[in-house]
Amino acid sequence: MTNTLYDALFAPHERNPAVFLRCDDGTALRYDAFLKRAAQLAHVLKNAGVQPGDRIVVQAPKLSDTIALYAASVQAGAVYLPLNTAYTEAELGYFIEDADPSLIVCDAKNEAAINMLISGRATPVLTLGGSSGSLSLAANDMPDSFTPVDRAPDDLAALLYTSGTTGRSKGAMLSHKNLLSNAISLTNLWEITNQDCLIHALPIFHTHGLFVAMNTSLLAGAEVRLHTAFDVEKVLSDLPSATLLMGVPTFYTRLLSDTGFTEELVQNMRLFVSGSAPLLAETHREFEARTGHRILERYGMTETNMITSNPYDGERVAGTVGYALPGTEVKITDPETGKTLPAGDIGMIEVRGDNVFKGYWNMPVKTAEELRASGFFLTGDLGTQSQDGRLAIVGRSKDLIISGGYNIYPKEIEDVLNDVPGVVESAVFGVPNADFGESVIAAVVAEPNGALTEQALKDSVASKLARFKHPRAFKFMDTLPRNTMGKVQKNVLREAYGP
Ligand code: MLC
Ligand code: AMP
Repeated sequence: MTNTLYDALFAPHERNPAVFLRCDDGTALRYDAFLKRAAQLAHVLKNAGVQPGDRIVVQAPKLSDTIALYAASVQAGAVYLPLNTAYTEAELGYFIEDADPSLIVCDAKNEAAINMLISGRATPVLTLGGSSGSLSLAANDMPDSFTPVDRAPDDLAALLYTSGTTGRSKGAMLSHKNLLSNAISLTNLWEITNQDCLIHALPIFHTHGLFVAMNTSLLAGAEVRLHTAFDVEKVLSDLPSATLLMGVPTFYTRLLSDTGFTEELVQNMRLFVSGSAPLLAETHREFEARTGHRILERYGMTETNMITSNPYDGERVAGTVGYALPGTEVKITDPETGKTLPAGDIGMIEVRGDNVFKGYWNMPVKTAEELRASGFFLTGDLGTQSQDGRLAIVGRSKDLIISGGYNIYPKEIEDVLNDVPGVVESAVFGVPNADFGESVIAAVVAEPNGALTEQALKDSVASKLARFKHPRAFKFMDTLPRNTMGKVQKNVLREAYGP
């Protein structure tokens, strides 16, 4: 009996007495106890009718039981589908419809709303959250061992939705092999061991917090300080006894804006990793000047897991994302012809390797557009490689805004705005923001003599989209700037409305 991910990440800890999770409330959960809890949860999944290959939708708070649920899902052979806790019911409805899960797990406080949302479906809803969650309560009475369901390397372990340029989210199918190969590469490269203690302040519904941070810790047997959210004070208080921090650039700029963040606090720290959005070279330099540490920047995507990393031993160059991970190939191609370009030229970043996903759920056409038959995936990021293979990202060919590490696709917001009565058209774009890297602005053309108000736009967006996607300003214009081909010139808008 084999289960690729379970055997590598979880099984080795069944009798490990070391602390795995230290939670905000002061509780510490040992690895062996965590595995017992995961087994109890796996029994509940099975009793709820979850079959191997079934999807489990999880929109839940960041609790030790939520992480144990991920382990339980792997063990039960299911496909784990985590969702941003900020998503609205409208957004949730789409994911449930598209993924057709056989179980939904949500925060106890959202149970009634979700039951209403899915009325007509037979899918059971279980809850996590404090002592009252129905999933947690049911698990308490279950046996604490569970025989893992057989899963081969190419079987799916997770389905992670990522927005698309068409406005429709796409489910990236990630196999056991995709996740494990990447965890092994990163753990080796960053020299993570059971002597490490990671400050985990990222959300656990994305690749960064769930796979990069959690899978590497599990593989190494490291301790994880589980912060429910990023809070500068809490990070400052854990830094002296931790060794690792993984974060988005906003973590680092916020730490630097706090005078309490000093070199003295980070004496025990071994590594600071940044990713999910560009780290300004200026932040890199300021961080080194303040702490003596050079942040290690790496690059990845939901579809590919991590692709490149600056070296652990070796030059970490600000403004670059380092070299392809072992077993991962990166090339730069001409976006028009697909031909490989020489070192130094700018083009599309393509990637191939065990880390690359198996395609988009139920979207064979989209998959064929972005994943070549040769196995190379078109990232939509533009970059250039030096002669020795060091990669620098210089832009994006996809219309995407990254705010505080969250991806926001303008098309999705434009679709909502264009549906508001009185709107002729809209263009959503990102402008530089000191805290979030980029923030969202909407340019709107209203019908002449219409009664369109900013409030109507805000209300519509609020009812349909997660708060982090909401435009932070609306600019009313007579017409949108267009080029001779009729394409909206977002660069002109960015220049006009940027800081
Ligand atoms: C929160 N808000 C945001 C936001 N996060 N707005 C824009 N962009 C964001 N990222 C809004 C809230 O809606 C709220 O709005 C206000 O900001 C404060 O909310 P908060 O919950 O207190 O936010 P805060 O704790 O400050 O969160 C900021 C953050 C968080 C940067 C810590 O966004 C975060 O943890 N980001 C990490 C995202 C991540 O893990 N990305 C990895 C993707 S994987 P208001 O106005 O109502 O107050 C990937 C692949 C790879 O990309 O390579 O890793
Ligand atoms: P997501 O779709 O949420 O997985 O986000 C992936 C995107 O984040 C990539 O395609 C890049 O555009 C961006 N990204 C991730 N890491 C970095 C980085 N270190 N520097 C610049 N952009 C990054």
